[in-house]
Amino acid sequence: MAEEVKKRVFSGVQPTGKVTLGNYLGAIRNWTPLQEQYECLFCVVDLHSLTVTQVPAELRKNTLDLVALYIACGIDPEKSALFIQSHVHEHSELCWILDTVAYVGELNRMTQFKDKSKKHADNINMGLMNYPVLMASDILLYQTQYVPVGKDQIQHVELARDIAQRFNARYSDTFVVPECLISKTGSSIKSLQDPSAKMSKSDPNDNAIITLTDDPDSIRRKLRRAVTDSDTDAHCVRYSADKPGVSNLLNIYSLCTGTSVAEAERLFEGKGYGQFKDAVADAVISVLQPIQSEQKRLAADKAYLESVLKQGAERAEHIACKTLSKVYRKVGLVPKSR
Ligand code: ATP
Ligand code: LTN
Repeated sequence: MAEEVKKRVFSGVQPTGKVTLGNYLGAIRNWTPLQEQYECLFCVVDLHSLTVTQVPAELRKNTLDLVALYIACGIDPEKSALFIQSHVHEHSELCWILDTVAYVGELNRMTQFKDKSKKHADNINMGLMNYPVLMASDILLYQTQYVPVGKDQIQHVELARDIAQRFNARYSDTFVVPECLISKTGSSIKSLQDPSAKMSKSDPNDNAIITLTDDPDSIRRKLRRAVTDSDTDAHCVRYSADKPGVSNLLNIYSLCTGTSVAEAERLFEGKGYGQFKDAVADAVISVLQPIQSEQKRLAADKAYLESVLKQGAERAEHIACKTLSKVYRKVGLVPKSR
């Protein structure tokens, strides 16, 4: 019997700063179960992170720490290709071709570009604007079917779909048109200080985010300080639009314990915010502690990480190289004789 061809999954996180609980619950954690069903590629997208100013030595460290974190979170390098974006040069090469298919107007409209241009007004570089085309290249290079990401990335995946469809229409069928995989519950974890904004790695306010390297005391302190609500219904632990802070904490509690939000509401009925926040802290700490110790152990084992990355890049390259030659041929570039 012919072996069934598995559909492909691709996703990535930038090695910018410290990975947050939002990145974990919204993205990385949802990747692990996919490994059983799909052919997965998980990438540390270091080229993307150059779109904002980086300290080179920190970028190198963050990149390797993130590789260790992927594994500590359950990415199995034997099942999935785990690699660093810059190790597979086809990403940048496909990006150039797709640049000739993407329109300036559509890149100008991207929410993340507009946000980051405001945040980094002194460095609105071409890479920042081109970021979504590089992301489209990451995805299309592997003929990816599914892209598991948080809600904030839907617009970028839609652009990748548009670019794929436009290229296919212009040059004949070449790319698989990818789809987003959005987790129902963790897709948007909010800032602890401003529950109308997402929890983001690059938030300068350390109290707004829980990072995967925070120690238990910091986690507890940040959760105790988390903004709750000053409505008439104060001190009632309830999930509702007019209680965005409490709702965010309920969501985090539910994701970390496996208890449904409704069950959690019952559990904390008649209890104060203090007690509730401590329970959320306990739940977060018990999820993060085993990941943290495993991440530390792996990050210290440089030889192991190198072997994983070498194997991951080779697997990725094998697919990337096929797609890129197909694309070069379709657009009319003369192949180099071997
Ligand atoms: P930055 O602040 O540097 O832009 P980020 O925290 O937004 O970083 P990314 O590297 O851009 O993180 O995102 C990695 C993945 O995590 C993406 O799939 C993204 O959708 C997801 N993600 C990021 N923040 C959250 C959040 N608060 N809730 C759920 N998912 C999130
Ligand atoms: N832009 C993404 C990171 C990213 C990505 C990708 C995610 C770069 N390339 C390809 C999925 C697929 C973000 O999370 N900010």
